Amino acid sequence: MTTAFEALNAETLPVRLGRTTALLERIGADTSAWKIREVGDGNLNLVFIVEGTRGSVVVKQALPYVRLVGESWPLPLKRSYFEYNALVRQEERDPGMVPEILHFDREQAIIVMEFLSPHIILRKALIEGQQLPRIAQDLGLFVARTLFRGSDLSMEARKRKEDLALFSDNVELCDITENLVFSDPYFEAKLNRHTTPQLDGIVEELRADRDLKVEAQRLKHLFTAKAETLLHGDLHTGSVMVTPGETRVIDPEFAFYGPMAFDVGMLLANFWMSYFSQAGHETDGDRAGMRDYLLDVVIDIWDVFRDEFSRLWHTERTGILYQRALFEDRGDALGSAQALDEVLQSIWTDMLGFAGVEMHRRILGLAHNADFETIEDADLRARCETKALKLGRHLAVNRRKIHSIADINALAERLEKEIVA
Ligand code: SR1
Ligand code: MG
Repeated sequence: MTTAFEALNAETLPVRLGRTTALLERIGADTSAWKIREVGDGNLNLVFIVEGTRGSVVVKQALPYVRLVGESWPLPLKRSYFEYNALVRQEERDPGMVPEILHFDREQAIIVMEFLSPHIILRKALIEGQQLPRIAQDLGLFVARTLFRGSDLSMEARKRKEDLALFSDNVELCDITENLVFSDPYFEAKLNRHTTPQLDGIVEELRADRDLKVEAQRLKHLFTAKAETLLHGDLHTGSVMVTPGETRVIDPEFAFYGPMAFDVGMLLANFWMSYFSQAGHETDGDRAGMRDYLLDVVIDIWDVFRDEFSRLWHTERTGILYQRALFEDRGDALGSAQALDEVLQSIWTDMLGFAGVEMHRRILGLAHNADFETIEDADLRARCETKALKLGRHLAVNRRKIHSIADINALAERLEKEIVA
């Protein structure tokens, strides 16, 4: 029997989930003692923290529309099913890096999961100026392991094709990315906004920039057509929870089969944006050390990603691509190394492009980020955003000519020094 979807609230939650064994076992069966807070501050869903006598859990429920915009923008509940399936696969591919799932209700689009405490959202920590020692290592490994192990480099062909089919139905969430990331920033789309009038000039320039628009569409083409691996699909610093000793990745509802470079590019873009936003958060002291830290994180994430991807290439290449039978098994280790170099080079080039457009869409599109949004002084905010827009343009348009993160970081430092007034 199907039950009609009904959004949870703090009053109905104990009645509706009060017989869910996994939940009762985790937090205690006395539902009258449960303390419930709705804490969702994302763009799409309801999120409750439910605290019982023995512990706490998070209850996440999809809404049939985009929370940020309202009921005028319907969005299917099935995204919860994709999120659940992605979490299961990510746990297999990089154990301990996603929250433990306690219960899933497909009809009601509810996922009950471990309450991560004292973790906070990475974006918030970076805005506060916190230097987390583990994130580069943990996130570099996470992207390498999930991207490699979800692909034809590793998976059994039938299993991978089944997963490709399963996630191919996440059409509406892909549609959000296809519009919001690759197209809307580059014309006067209805829901766009930017810091005005300060950014009007550069926004006009970018929208008239033919090379940039063509490159954004090439990247969109990659996003729609290069079904290489199971992506997280929305891997920004708001999708990571941290303590100094632990890193967890959350919210993979945008998961689908796409280009390997997408998750890496989106992730690095968010660190570069954090870098440029630091000048807007210097009320409690200079952030020069934080800026150096953020540039180091970008270098380290890429290095860890490349090294772990290479290790998996040599030790877990059991899929249908670049079979060992063609290379190592007949003594051609050099051939395997050449192929790996080419695969990594292609990820590198595309990753830079995805990073560039991600930086643009967070400043010109609908979904902005708190790094810039919490800078109250609009002139100061616009200066920070201008630097990110310029770096984003360079990454997107010149991605084939860029050879190292060090070169990009050097440009970021130049922009940081030059755009002061
Ligand atoms: C309408 S949804 C806007 C954004 O929120 C999500 O976190 C994704 O980043 C999406 O692009
Ligand atoms: Mg999200």
